Amino acid sequence: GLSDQEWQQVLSIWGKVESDIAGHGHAVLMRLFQDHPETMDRFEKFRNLKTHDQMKGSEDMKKHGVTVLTQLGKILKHKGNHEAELKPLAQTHATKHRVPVKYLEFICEAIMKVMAEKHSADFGANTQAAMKKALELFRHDMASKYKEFGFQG
Ligand code: HNN
Repeated sequence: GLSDQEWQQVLSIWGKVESDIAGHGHAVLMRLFQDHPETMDRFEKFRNLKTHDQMKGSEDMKKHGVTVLTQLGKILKHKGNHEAELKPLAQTHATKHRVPVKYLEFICEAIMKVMAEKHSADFGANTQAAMKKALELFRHDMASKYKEFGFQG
């Protein structure tokens, strides 16, 4: 788990993400789809987006970015006691969307990259390490919930 201080670092930098959650969410999804185009196949509504400019102009993508980061923020604020938040999310992502654990890893990488780009001054080595731990905990607990739902991920 993370120490109190690590959670403090995570939630403090997350406050900066929340100051423009739509901008961050859109950037994270752009990054994810550019680095790992196969992840787009999970979304009926994004399959028509082919070019960088189309993605950049997509209100749908912006909206979904808000959904993803808002959900992740709720989870982080539970500081690891996130069972109740995680369970329904793991259920839909395992049984309905069938999002492999690998894709969770990809989006966590994209989140780290976007935060480093947008907040280089406030995202020093310690904060980065704390954020990485928090995202690893999220992924780890998602993966074990996946197994409970019979999805090997
Ligand atoms: O659970 C749900 O189905 C509600 C919609 C939702 C939420 C709250 C989705 C979602 C959908 C349904 C979109 C719709 O109906 O508008 C789909 C197709 N996700 C996907 C697919 C892939 C995907 Mn995710 N999500 N999500 C959330 C919330 C949070 C959330 N999703 C995630 C990843 C990595 C992928 C694969 C590319 C993802 C993450 C990491 C998070 C944040 C906890």
